[in-house]
Amino acid sequence: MVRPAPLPEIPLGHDRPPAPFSLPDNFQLGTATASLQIEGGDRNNSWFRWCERGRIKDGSHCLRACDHWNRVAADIELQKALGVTAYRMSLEWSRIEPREGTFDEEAIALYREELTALRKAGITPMVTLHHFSNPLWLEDSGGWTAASIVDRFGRYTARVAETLGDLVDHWVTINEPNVYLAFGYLFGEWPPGKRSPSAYFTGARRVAAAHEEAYRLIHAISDARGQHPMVGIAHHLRVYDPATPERPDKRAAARLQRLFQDIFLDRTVPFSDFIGVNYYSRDIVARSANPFTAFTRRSVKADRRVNDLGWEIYPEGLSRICTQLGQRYTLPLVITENGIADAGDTLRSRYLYDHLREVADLVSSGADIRGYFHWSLMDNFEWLEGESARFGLYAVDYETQQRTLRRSGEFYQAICRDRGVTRKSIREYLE
Ligand code: IFM
Repeated sequence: MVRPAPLPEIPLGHDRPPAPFSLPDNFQLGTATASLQIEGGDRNNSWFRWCERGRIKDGSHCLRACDHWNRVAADIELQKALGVTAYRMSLEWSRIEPREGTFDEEAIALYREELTALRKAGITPMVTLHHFSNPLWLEDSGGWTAASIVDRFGRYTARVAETLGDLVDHWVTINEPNVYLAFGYLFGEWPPGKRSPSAYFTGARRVAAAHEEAYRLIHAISDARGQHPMVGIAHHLRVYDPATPERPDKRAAARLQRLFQDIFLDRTVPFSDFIGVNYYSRDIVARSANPFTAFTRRSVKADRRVNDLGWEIYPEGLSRICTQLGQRYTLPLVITENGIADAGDTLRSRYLYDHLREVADLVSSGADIRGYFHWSLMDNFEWLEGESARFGLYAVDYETQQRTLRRSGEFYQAICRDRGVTRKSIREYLE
């Protein structure tokens, strides 16, 4: 039997000694969250029902989350303390349109207050319209595979753009459509629990059409006001590397990249003003990988550092992804998410440094990358992992809802203050 040749050694980000770097003055530094993961208190969405059915691994419930719905002002103070210039948040569709065609003015007014307060604090909001959760009426009448989603998403988008759009210059229509459709419609692990390749592909077509409709509507409504917002999608992008340099492994890796990312990029980039990059990790793909399960079963080389969820820490992947995007498309990029599940906070500072340095290097060599949003502002409800995965710059005690800045949060604070990393912060946080 011929032994496959080993992959060429790629140095770990951690092997590169930290050096100072700086970011341009207009580069946005922010954090990101999602409504379902932080707000709590809403019973009218698909994840509420999923939690009620006991589908969350640690038994926690999105009804609690971070109780952000009642703590908006205090959570903006947390961001002010960090010194960020931007914040990516999402709106809960089930609150805004609790029944089909009926809009809740009170919920819209509360989001207006939040956006106004952010702007007043000098924090530019980036608003996501759909981040994995649906109103129950939508979930029960076809969700994202029905043709009606295009008009329904359009109607919701139009109402939001009309009532909140004057406060928003950066929109994400849909967060990680590949993850949403793969887990919800292909593997059945998330609501609505379908296991159907054809639903996945139909959903991918609907997502592209719904995004295009939302893109058109946001621009039409904003243009009429003389406003020119940037509209895009936050794509979940991974590096897929073949397990060996042999052709069958390379083909398997290329197939996953096509199935889980390229089809979404190719169909939506023509109707986008920027590409949002949510980057966390890479997967190693062998020829034996079943393309329909490989996405959820992450495969990592034995000697690699991983986060609490077993995802490889691979900072170079962020540059590889951005460079590839730069070669294929001509749009500006925004790092709409990047972060680590690290309950002990032993890896986050270095993770943050290594990834941001990749971005800074690209920017200084001329790449058009407009900002970096760290996932996440605070620990939050991490879907099937519930409260157990800790992604926050602030630790959350869910019993008391107390937020405590982690050491890595202090490091991000220094980065925001210095607009980069200085020798002093390297000594203080990385040595
Ligand atoms: O928490 C999620 C987020 O909702 C979407 N992107 C990945 C994050 C970490 O898994």
